[in-house]
Amino acid sequence: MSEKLIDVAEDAGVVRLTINRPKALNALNSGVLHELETILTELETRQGLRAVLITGAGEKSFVAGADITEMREKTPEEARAFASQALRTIKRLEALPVPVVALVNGFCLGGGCELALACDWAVASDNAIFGQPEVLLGVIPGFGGTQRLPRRVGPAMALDLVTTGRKIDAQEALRIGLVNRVMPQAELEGYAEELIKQLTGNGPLAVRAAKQAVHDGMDQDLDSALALETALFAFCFSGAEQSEGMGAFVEKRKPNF
Ligand code: CO8
Repeated sequence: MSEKLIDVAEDAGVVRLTINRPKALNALNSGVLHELETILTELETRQGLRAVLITGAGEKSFVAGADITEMREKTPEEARAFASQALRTIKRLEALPVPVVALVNGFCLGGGCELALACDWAVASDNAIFGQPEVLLGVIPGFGGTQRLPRRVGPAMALDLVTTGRKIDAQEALRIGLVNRVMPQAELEGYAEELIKQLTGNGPLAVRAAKQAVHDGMDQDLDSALALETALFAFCFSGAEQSEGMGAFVEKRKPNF
């Protein structure tokens, strides 16, 4: 049997994916991407899924990029096929109906940064290093970085990062809005637990609707996006969650979703 490259653990609807190639700083090779695809196929139809957390094995790296050794000999056609397939996979991760949280525990470079950009949340340890260093290798980001990075941090900073290839520390990543929180390495897991508790303590349909409104709305003109928000807002009134949430407020108790 081939070695597993992504460890999957689950607890109460929260799935934790750990990319497990620590000797290569968890670089994404075709084996990792293929396993991710298989896992996503299962998660997309999973009942009761509440959140997904993705991280890298070890204490040094989240993901140090796509596997350079594997990419090195590719022809343009092979590079196109590799990137297209990888893009489809990451899009499926992004499109999961529940919050996806990147736990960035170290190097977050190239394809690793692009993976974090496809997540709804990014929580970084204070030793994390971010960057899109592809130009140093004579290529550009091919895993969505030229598109998701400007959407996350604005075009000026995205152009800075993708054209210089410079690396930034966790504090700068926080300042430019690339990540949501920075925590001391030793507190990262504890914080992730708290965050997951917070996300899964809210109404699950409302959380899904909120994610959908932000994601789908971003690609639409303002009027269409606002109409989408209205439709999803109204949809929230069609189930038991809204009456429980509002009832609990009025009755001065905690809601039971
Ligand atoms: N690919 C393959 N192997 C890697 C990678 C990588 N991206 N990064 C690190 N490794 C390996 C090293 O080769 C080394 O292996 P070995 O022990 O066998 O020599 C091991 O991991 C440890 O790395 P270092 O000894 O270099 O560790 P350092 O602490 O000295 O340095 C760095 C850590 C700074 C992270 C350094 O390893 C580095 O610069 N890595 C490359 C980072 C990089 O350029 N990433 C971008 C890659 S290109 C990319 O991601 C394009 C994405 C688009 C593709 C679309 C399809 C997915």
